[in-house]
Amino acid sequence: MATSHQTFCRNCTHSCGLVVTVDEGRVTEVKPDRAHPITEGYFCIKALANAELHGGADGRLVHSVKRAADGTFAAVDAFAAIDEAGDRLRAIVAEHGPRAVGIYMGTGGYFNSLVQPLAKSWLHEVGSPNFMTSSTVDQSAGWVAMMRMGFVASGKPNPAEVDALMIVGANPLVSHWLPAFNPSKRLREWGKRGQKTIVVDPRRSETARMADLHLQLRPGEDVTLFAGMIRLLLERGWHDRAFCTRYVGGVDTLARAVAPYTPDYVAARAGVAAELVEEAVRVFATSGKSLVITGTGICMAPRSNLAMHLATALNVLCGGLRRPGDVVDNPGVMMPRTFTDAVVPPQRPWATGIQCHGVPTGRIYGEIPTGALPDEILTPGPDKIRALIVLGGNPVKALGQPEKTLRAFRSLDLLVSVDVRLNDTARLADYVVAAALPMERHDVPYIFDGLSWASTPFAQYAAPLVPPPPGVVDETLFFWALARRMGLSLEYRKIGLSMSYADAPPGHALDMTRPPDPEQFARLWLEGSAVDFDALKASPGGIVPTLPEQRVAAAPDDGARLDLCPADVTDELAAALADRPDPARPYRLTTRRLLETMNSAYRDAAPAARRWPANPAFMHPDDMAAEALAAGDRIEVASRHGSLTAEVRDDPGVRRGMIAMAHCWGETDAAHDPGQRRGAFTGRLISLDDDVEPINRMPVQTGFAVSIARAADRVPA
Ligand SMILES: Nc1nc2c(c(=O)[nH]1)N[C@H]1C(S)=C(S)[C@@H](COP(=O)(O)OP(=O)(O)OC[C@H]3O[C@@H](n4cnc5c(=O)[nH]c(N)nc54)[C@H](O)[C@@H]3O)O[C@H]1N2
Ligand SMILES: Nc1nc2c(c(=O)[nH]1)N[C@H]1C(S)=C(S)[C@@H](COP(=O)(O)OP(=O)(O)OC[C@H]3O[C@@H](n4cnc5c(=O)[nH]c(N)nc54)[C@H](O)[C@@H]3O)O[C@H]1N2
Ligand code: SF4
Ligand SMILES: [Mo]
Repeated sequence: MATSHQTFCRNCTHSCGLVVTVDEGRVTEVKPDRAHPITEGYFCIKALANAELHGGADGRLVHSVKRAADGTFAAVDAFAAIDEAGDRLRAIVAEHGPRAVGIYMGTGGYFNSLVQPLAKSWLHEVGSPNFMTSSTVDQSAGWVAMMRMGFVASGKPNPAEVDALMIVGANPLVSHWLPAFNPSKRLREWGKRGQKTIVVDPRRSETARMADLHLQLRPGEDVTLFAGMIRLLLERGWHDRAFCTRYVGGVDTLARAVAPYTPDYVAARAGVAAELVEEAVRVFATSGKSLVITGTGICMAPRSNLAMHLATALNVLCGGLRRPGDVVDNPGVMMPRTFTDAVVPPQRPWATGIQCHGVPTGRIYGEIPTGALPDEILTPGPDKIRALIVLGGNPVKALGQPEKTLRAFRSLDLLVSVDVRLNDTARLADYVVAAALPMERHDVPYIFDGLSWASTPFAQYAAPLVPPPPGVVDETLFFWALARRMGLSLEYRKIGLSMSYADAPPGHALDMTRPPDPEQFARLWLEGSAVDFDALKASPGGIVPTLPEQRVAAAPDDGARLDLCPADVTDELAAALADRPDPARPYRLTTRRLLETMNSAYRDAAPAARRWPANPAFMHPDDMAAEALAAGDRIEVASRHGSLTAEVRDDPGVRRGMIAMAHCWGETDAAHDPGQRRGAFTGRLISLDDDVEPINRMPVQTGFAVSIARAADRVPA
């Protein structure tokens, strides 16, 4: 008999409420949950793609596999694979020490809230500092900005309550990355109540089309634009002086450093008219409460750490932070917090803590930057990484420079992938352990707990709705079984996003003699929460608890101030002035997301397969005319480092002089699809040696120079 169940989607931060129909142990239908207090019946097509995956389509892995010497895979019992991997890991640690081992956790790991604490406990017990995640190839420029500048512990206001919202290099209407659940509806509502939105994006994105002002800058010129905006803001005196006096230092130094970024210079270089820049700064600074939010567009461009520093500085100069007395709508339910306006001064953990051995940097938020991973593997030395566990990720696709990345991964003594698909990285692994899918496991939507944009306090518990196929393991059991085999004892600590194990409060030692019931991890996660696990379990649609009103408390002024312009930022601003366009490569490649895919996932599910047989190269129609190209023509796109072939698609929304393409498509190893008919891998165009940021090793994935030429053949319409 078919039954229906309330649960939530595990594809992205939105965690949309779903109603899932189950018949004879199978997911037969997925609908949005209209009764869900947060997402109110909103969902997107990837929820349906996920149902397909549960049905066994889209390459779902239903048993674990082991690679033979000839490179072929054979099915293997999951726990036998874990035991073999455990033995090899123990031998590697015995011979080379704990730093020979690492974990890379990708988005598939992030969206299983219960596994992260176990993964971190396992690595801690091994004794290795090598925890890496997709965050450092995502928006870790924000981390660098926070640490070079310091931060105010009050946090950012909720976008819902501000009068001027600037969205930089993010397209929430497609990506659902900030600033609200059901973004188009919310942006419309906020607009009706008078909020002004400014979008900074070289593309007239879905979000830009809803904005009051769209600064359609030349890709990769966020530094120029934000330096220019800060110069203008300070010159006009539109900044929040009272706020700056209390919280901010370095304003004059920053003013001097941005002095060369005159309106004319900015207009010429960033390609935005001086009047429009001025209007944006005026609206942003003088409408009332303001807030800058950022996405991947600014964090993947050249000089991304500097760009994020300046965008953050603009926000701070306009007082875009919570003040003492402000009500915090959602202080967190599962991980409740308190808020003060204390200034946490700059700190540079990458300079003082454990250092990478292959590149000159260290850890940030307790993580080794993923951009350093190929060097950590390839560079000889006692601290070289020799064994890697990849948890729900596809780093060879996420990083780029396939020649180097593939060489590094192939040289590992041991690679274990824990995934639901045989992705590009898994295909290089010695063991691929088939993981349970969301509807087969326990979960809580911790990822947005207490985020400023999730204004309603909320918690939900997802119970397993269908049994996993016999060959599949729950990821929590993967780490438990691996630890047991290696003779390690795990401890379950409640670890928030980007929190290092060492900083987490002590937790519970696990019984290593009997396999745990994974439900216990959900129960442990709810310890210390504002809601009780059993109550949550009894309310599968989730609970909106009534929390005591919390306001930001005023901390005593201890003299600490944010540093808006440390010496390296001054140097970077000066260096940026010397950047010159590359006459041989007149276009700039930019990254963008497609609704139907999630990074490298869902390309083979029906929604994407129907609409995107490959990832097109989007170009402005006038550029196409100038190049004598028609839609469907194939072009070769070449950077300083590599080239790819893609089909041209006209898009009047992209700026002239740019090519917009989605990432994580195509084959990592070009030999597998020489014609690139199934998509082009943009990572082929980048370098992990030359075009990486210092500190977080962020590779430049957008806004870099390319040339285009007609490719030899044309695809029939
Ligand atoms: N050029 C370019 N490069 C980029 C980006 C870009 O915009 N442009 N974006 C960057 C960003 S923001 C990111 S986050 C990275 C993405 O980097 P990754 O996270 O490394 O890559 P994904 O493709 O998201 O890999 C997710 C994997 O998780 C698996 N998965 C899904 N559900 C589950 C599950 O329940 N359990 C397990 N174990 N696995 C599961 C999927 O099958 C998939 O293989 O790429 C980065 N690279
Ligand atoms: N459908 C779908 N949803 C996703 C994902 C997915 O792959 N598909 N990935 C998930 C992940 S891992 C993440 S991190 C989030 C990311 O969420 P977002 O950051 O919102 O990602 P995008 O939708 O790619 O939006 C980035 C925007 O930056 C613009 N841009 C490109 N280059 C530049 C530049 O140089 N400067 C500026 N200012 N803008 C630029 C692009 O045109 C694009 O509109 O999305 C998540 N959600
Ligand atoms: S993938 Fe779509 S349905 Fe799932 S949480 Fe994200 S926005 Fe919601
Ligand atoms: Mo991401």
